[in-house]
Amino acid sequence: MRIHAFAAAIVASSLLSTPAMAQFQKPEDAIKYRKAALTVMGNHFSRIGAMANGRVPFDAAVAANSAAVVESLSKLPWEGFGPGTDKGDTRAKAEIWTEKAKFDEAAKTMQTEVAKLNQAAKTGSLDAVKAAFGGAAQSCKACHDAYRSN
Ligand code: ASC
Repeated sequence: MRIHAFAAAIVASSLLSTPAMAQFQKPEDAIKYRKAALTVMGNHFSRIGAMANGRVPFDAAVAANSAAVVESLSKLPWEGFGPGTDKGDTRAKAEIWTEKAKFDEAAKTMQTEVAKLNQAAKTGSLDAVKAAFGGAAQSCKACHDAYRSN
């Protein structure tokens, strides 16, 4: 009985409180992970942008697929910004770690905006996609302007 309770406590605590860095063997791996997620997200976001801006014909299924990819990926980069990942092959600015609460808030705003974009894309309406695209693009840009060096 005591063993069971102990085992359950270990499982529960590992599920609830595994530090993000434990997912990466070394800081470079975390940097690669976050960049990969942001790169794929940016690619799919751009596909939607090309349609929203009339550079390519609107295809509702393509837009919906990309918006779903973007929403899923928007949840991923953040655990790659753990302690010790400020140095290396990265354009991340020190402010990410010195203004962590503001950075987290900006990340949350982006996730909210791309979730709206995904809902819009699901309707199949170009007008809905156009209406949601601007706010999402602004949320990408705000974070890049503040937290990414050129
Ligand atoms: C993109 C992309 C971004 C955003 C940003 C919006 O297509 O890759 O990071 O749009 O440029 O301003």
